[in-house]
Amino acid sequence: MPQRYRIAALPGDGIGKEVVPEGLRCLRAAADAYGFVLDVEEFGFASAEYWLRHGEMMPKDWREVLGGFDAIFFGAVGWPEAVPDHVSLWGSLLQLRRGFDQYVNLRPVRLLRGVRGPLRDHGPGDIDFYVVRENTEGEYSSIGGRIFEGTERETVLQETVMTRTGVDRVLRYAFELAGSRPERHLTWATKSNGISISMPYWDERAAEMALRYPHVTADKDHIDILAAKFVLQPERYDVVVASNLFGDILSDLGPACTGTIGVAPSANINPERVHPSLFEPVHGSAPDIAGRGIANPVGQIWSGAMMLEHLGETAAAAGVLAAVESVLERRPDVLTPDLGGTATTTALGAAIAGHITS
Ligand code: GGG
Repeated sequence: MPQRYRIAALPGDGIGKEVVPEGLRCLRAAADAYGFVLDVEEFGFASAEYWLRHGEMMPKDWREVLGGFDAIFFGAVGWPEAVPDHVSLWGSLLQLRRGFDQYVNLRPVRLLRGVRGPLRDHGPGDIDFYVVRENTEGEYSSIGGRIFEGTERETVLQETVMTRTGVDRVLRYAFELAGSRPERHLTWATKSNGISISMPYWDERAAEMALRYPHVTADKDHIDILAAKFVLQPERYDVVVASNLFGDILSDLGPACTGTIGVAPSANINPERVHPSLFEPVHGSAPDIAGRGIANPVGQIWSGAMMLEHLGETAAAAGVLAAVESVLERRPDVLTPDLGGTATTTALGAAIAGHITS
């Protein structure tokens, strides 16, 4: 009997609705080629449309609805014309990450074959690192408030939360990952010179964790110079671990240095596998290009490959990524505008699906 996996697909908003079908097309091609079955169920919640109908982003029983799936395949969220961005994000993606304790957000940054980076003469293989983003606490906290609203004394406060458990577990994951890679190098992002309570704590925990991984060389960079070095010397990085906000910024900047954020994937992982993990492109819903059929589906397709890897379908995951690189390299006729072409989302997705073989 072939192995079966239950997948919940949540396209969400904007270009999420355009790239998820291409991701699913490639996942189905991989299932056919590698001999497993995907039972995909699609849901319309975590979207502005759902919010407009129900006054909330997700049904109250979303944990029960999604909890039994093997993985969640997510598109993008955000439609500011209809729902303020903080309402849509906090009502959907951030609930999912926290509710399913997906405390690692793993975001590969790689210069793919066939993509021209905007920087210098970097070739494929020159840029190949991971951003490990803390995903359930940090600067993304809803603790705070406004007082004296509408007066001269208007005051707004929002706290950063760092717990020892929360910090240590993401650092441990990042050190383990670095230890499994040939370079065995880890950089932690900080800003402990300016943010004088939480970031020195982050540094202390990272330095202590480093003692447990003597085979990993570890250093730290302040986030400002780290951003500059991403642009100037991206080849020097191997594993970069960062707090929630810094990780979010770095994992847009990293892929931008490899040509386009449209190719960037991510995995929101519950490493203990008590809950389903969630796979989504790094990019958002891109209202500026939504509906035009020109969004790059590679970030979604590569996220699908990460999902297959997580499910244990390692060969299929590699097959999907090989098809992506092969098409990017050999089929300029199906490249989307962000990659210098004029083709559509569907044309690129179909070409990649057609190249997936075992
Ligand atoms: N596919 C990712 C997505 O929809 N991102 C929207 C967004 O604003 N995300 C912020 C975050 O990842 O924290």
